[in-house]
Amino acid sequence: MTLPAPLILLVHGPNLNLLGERNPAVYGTTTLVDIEADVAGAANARGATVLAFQSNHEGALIDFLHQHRKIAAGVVINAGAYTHTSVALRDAIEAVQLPVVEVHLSNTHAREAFRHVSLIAPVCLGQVTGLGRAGYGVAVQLLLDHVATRDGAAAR
Ligand code: CA2
Repeated sequence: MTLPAPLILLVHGPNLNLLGERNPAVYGTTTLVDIEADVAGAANARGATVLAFQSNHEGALIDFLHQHRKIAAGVVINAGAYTHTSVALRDAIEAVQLPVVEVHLSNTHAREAFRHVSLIAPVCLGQVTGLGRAGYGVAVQLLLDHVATRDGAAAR
């Protein structure tokens, strides 16, 4: 029997639609299109597929997670500023019961104090911060390693 390809949700929070247009000193010149191509390439190479979504609205991000919770194997998320503020997004991540890897382009720990706290980190598998565009590839590998290990253990 052939198993379906695992689906990774790639979620981008507020203002990340502007990546590459402004603030290159902090976020580089990479665009969301570049990141989505990187993530799709890394996932496809391991037999997984990707569904990407960006929103500037907290509820839309939560709805997207809810709507895809039963068909996804895991999530890579850069929640943008909601990382530091959103109890609702934290609760949604916990509720969907999917492995989630948190990504930040910049090193949030080297920036303003309010960026040092992630409300979502305690309900995520892990956090990749400060590696720029490359961090997304790392996150995909971590997520797929986790899924393979978990599914392998469940099958034994
Ligand atoms: O470093 C990251 O990836 C962040 O998640 C980016 C968020 C910030 O609030 C987090 O603390 C760290 C902000 C994304 C804003 O993106 C922009 C893109 C272009 C121009 C201005 C902002």
